[in-house]
Amino acid sequence: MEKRLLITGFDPFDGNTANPSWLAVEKLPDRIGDYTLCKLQIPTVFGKSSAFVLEKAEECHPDLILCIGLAAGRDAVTPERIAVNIRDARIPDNEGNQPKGELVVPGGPAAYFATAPVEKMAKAIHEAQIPSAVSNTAGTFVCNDVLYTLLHHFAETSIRAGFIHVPNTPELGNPSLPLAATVDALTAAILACK
Ligand code: PCA
Repeated sequence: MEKRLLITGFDPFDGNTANPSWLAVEKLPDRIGDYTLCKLQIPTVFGKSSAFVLEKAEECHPDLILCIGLAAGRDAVTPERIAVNIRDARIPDNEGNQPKGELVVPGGPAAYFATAPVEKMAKAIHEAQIPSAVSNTAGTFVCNDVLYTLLHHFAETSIRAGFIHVPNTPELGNPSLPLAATVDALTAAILACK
């Protein structure tokens, strides 16, 4: 069956010149398995990033939303299992916001489980010979913020949402994974979202 996927990557942040999450998303073909892809680069800014995703979702009516982000320091491609209702930033975002211990959604539940099939995605990536593991924390910066907001927004709908953190590329830092491997990992993860 024909399906639509909205997939996002972030702009560079924390003084970096590029963000592998967007570099990888950009390289994906427009169709993968049953999915037609709708791609979007989002800013590393609290609130604005998720607003951009929600706005794009109105336009492309996705069945599935996958947001991709950089997790510098990780050496595997990691689908995120959970998002928490906390903004607690170690560094400022791209507009200088640095919330400490604030809620993402005041009155919202403490956490949501991702509705994308995290175990299946991690297994598929691993089977494609790329290091992968399910992660139990997306942190408390902008990536977690986007995932929490999407899961809250689409909680009572059939639209599934997930987040995948990717390592750096060798050019940008270590540990790292070549960009082509990250692209293959995302492709395997999408194919696993039946
Ligand atoms: N990674 C950051 C925000 C943007 C990105 O690519 C994070 O893990 O929150």
